Amino acid sequence: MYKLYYYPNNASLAPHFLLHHMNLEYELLFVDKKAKFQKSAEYLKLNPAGVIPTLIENGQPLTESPAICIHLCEFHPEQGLIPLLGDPLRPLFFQWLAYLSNTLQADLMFSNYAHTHTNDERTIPNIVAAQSDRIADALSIINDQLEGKQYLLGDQLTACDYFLFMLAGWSFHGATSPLTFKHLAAYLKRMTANSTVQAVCEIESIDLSPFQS
Ligand SMILES: N[C@@H](CCC(=O)N[C@@H](CS)C(=O)NCC(=O)O)C(=O)O
Repeated sequence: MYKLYYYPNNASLAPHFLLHHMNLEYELLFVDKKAKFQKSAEYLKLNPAGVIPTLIENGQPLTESPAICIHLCEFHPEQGLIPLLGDPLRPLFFQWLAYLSNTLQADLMFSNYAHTHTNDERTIPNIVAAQSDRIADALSIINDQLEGKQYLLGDQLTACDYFLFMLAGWSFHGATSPLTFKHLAAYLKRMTANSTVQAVCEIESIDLSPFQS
């Protein structure tokens, strides 16, 4: 039985998709952000950075959303959400998950939480504007990768797709909608038909209609 500390539509969403897709037994533990539970002594013992998500497996906490995704994929390789060792797509899986998490995710976090990245609030609009350009560049690179493909790596759905879907959802807040990009827009619409995306978004009350227009 896994336990996932989560908050709706936070970085816990990709691990949540994976737990659901793999039909694993899991319990969701809501992190009360209003009460700043993520900064409480109790939570900091599990996740010293005080951020969401944390996965608990046999009493052991695991943090960092991409690490949780890789671990779940590797521990349950029969689920097919990661190309197996020796498959030429496997290194590309790592490449894209790294790109998503250390470029697009990082840029989205800078933009969406700009006030935590400056000590002069007058500079917030500059941070948001600069980040918007970087986010649009990343979405454009992802759009190019999706040309002629069903999923990010080709014909096989992988954890990268669930990770990308999470980030694409966050990018609707920015200046450039992900739907501006033809292949990405078609892909996101396709992903909304995925039964795990539908079920988990229902549990987390995430509106799928922006992805479908
Ligand atoms: N690198 C971390 C980032 C996690 C993160 O920043 N989570 C945000 C929500 S999306 C959070 O917990 N924010 C609350 C806070 O910083 O107090 C990961 O990928 O797990």
